[in-house]
Amino acid sequence: MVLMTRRNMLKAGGVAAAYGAGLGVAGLWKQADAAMPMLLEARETTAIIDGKSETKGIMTWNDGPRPPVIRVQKGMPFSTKLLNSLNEPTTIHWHGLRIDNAMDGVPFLTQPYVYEGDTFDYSFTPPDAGTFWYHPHCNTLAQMGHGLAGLFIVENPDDPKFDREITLNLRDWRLGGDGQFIDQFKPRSAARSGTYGTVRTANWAVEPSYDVPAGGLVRVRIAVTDVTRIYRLGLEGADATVVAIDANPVPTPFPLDHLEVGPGQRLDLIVRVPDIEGETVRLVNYRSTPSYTIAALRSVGTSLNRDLREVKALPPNQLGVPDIKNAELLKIELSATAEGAPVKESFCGSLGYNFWAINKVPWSGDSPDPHDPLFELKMGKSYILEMANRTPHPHPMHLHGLSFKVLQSTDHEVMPIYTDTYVVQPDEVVQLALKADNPGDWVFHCHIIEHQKTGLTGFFRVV
Ligand SMILES: [Cu+2]
Repeated sequence: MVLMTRRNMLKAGGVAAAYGAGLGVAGLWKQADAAMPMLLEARETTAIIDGKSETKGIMTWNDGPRPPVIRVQKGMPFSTKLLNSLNEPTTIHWHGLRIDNAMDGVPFLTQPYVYEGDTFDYSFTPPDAGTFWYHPHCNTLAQMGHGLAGLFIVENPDDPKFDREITLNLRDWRLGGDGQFIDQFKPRSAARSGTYGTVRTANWAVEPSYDVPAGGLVRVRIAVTDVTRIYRLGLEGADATVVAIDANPVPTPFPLDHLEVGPGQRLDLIVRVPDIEGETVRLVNYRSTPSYTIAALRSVGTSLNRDLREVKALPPNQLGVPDIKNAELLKIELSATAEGAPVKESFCGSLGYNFWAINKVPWSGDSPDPHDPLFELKMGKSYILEMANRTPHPHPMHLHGLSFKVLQSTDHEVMPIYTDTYVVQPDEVVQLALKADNPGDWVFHCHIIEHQKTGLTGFFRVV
């Protein structure tokens, strides 16, 4: 097995060609040869994010300022070597992928952290198709805030083909007027809804526009990788059908109106592009006042005259179906904690405050001696997590390694979908069902990273 580094990959033109066009240049990597691991070199770089000044201290993997969009096929082995060229430890977590616990990328819980100059080999076979993403699980607020968040697409060869596919990685940046990073969080905000960025981007650009075929059906894969912002997404200028949420196809595709999508979540849309060349479709965030355009699609060419009614449900993923009748009820309470004193220094980036707790226990960051698991689950058994949000803020709660089915909520009618992230509203009590079918220690945390890093974290042990 030959490890292709970024540098010798560039030298070995023939081998680079085997990976398909666009490596580095388009920020795209395709799994052409499963026997050859991809290299992911975590490094610092500079780039213009705000459209004006060059921002220093951007973090990425490989050559571009934007991490590569990795594309693999469902059921095909994937392997990569993480090389840490940052000045601090790091890891990679594969968000939403139900893979071996040893590959989950959580320092101390599933692997040692990867020090400066060190490497770590990740290899797994994605069991599910869909839109996923990858990010560090170490000093997360700084590393994700500075750009370490990439899309990971698992293609299903049985999916219908569309006329074009666009990926959108949505995130904000905390930059000052000079384009340089400012403090990633304010304690006062961390104790509330979180600290918002100052520059709002899609694919590392402010309001980018993409040309798409007129009258065509375009698959748009959206991932919210921001550390704070919950979006309410809608389209202006075209109709769209929702085909998947958090990687999993929805059983019955439905028209997009406005949909709330929190940090960590993904949305797959089929957009019917306008017939007339030059017309634009805008992806808008309606949760902000005033609302704003995130990205645009521009119609080009002669109309393909496609019809949104052609869009059928995508083939489903084969997930563990919970046995609701015999499931055990587990209660989870999210609360604010009065314990505001700094916790002991953590190795992997505690923010030094406790503002939040799960079942009264604030997690003290990724520490070498983590707390006991929230719950120990038995392999093969089914559980209903009854999660109550006793705080005045919404929390996108994410579970590693397992998928859960949304059953019911006291707050609103729910879609009975399988997911890995659920945004629980203030005062909401939601029931989530899961089958414990993947052994290991699986982190359960808020994906508003300031909340995660100030207490809103725990883990489930499946044995
Ligand atoms: Cu939260």
